[in-house]
Amino acid sequence: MSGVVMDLDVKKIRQDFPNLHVSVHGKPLVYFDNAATTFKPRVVWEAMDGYYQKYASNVHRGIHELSEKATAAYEATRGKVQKFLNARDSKEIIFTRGTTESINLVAYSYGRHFLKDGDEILISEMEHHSNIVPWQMLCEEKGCILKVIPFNDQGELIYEEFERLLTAKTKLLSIVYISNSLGTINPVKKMIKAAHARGALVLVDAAQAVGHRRVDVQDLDCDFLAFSGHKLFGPTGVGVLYGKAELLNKMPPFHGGGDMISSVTFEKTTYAALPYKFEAGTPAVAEVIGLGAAIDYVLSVGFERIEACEQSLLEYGTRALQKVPGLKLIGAAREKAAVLSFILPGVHPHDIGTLVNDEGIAIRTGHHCTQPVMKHFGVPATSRASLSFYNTTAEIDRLVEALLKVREVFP
Ligand code: 7TS
Repeated sequence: MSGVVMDLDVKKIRQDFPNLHVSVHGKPLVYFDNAATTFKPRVVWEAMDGYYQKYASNVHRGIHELSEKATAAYEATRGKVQKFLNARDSKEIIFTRGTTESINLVAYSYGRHFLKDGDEILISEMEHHSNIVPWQMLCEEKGCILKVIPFNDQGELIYEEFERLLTAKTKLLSIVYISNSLGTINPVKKMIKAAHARGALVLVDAAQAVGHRRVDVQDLDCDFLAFSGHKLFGPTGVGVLYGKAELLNKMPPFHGGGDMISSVTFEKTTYAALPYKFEAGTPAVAEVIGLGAAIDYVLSVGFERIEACEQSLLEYGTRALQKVPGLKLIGAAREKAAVLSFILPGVHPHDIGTLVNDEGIAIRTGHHCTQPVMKHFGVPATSRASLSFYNTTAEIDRLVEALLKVREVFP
């Protein structure tokens, strides 16, 4: 255990995450799959447990005591998310099932209503499939054109290409803040400014950002921003779409049903005001409450310390992995989060994943839902160690040892 890193007592922090203390194949687990999902601190499921045991109830219905309590806890999380993102108003926070649903909401509601034949949607070559496929579906239906900003071999967006592709025809830029397969941190603030100057709206996919750095929607001035609770130390099944109120107000609902209406007759239905217009049906009440606890937890650790810790793990890991003969890191952006994607020439990533799993180490192997990134580098898959502030340099050493063993099996 590396102990205190930049004022962060990792040993103490690790006590908050019981899942870090399980054994795999008789060895202490090393969890390096944080980009897929993070572990949850105890306070998260205690909050969910509290709801299920003491005030399980539906929200926004009835005036009985438990429903009022559940509604208050549910809405308290909305307020926490508003502060967390520094949104102007809590009605700009829509609860969804996750990043994927948030992006689809914008594609369906904004895209189908406001975009037309010939309009251009700009994304990048490093998007997760959830920020590619919804736009392709929209383009097919509406005749819009999808344009793609390429990246260089270091995994950095080619800014001049972005400027060239951004034209008066661009109506929407949908861009990932931090790449899940390369770790690249994109200069989204600068890109948003440039897009706005051309009259385009901007959606930021912050799935990999919110758990690692402070995200301020007013400072970024993004029009929409999406993230998932489960990558922010919260539960699965809940996520957020932030949208500027003036945009959300003019967008039609995504799903129809209970809770999103003002009045219903067979002749005409009128819709509820924000944010409820976009929250049809019974929401994931327990998960939303758990997300609130996760946000409190992350803020108590503090992003300054989280960033400092993760950057030192990234530097250590980048150097340590070079000890493995032949290992090639994929993604060497100057602005990079603690994601170490790599290949070992001659060894299939799935073999790497299996062998390091035997050593109790969880890494992800595959295309990471970014097939265009794999295509760029001419590989079918990579192995990926994605780190969080509760990881340690000692765990990185264990990965290096395991990879040296892999090299012995596949010389
Ligand atoms: N965008 C990015 C940048 C992501 O990394 C992911 C999930 C998503 C969107 C989709 O999030 P979801 O919660 O709606 O599924 N990324 C990963 C990953 O890297 N490994 O598993 C899931």
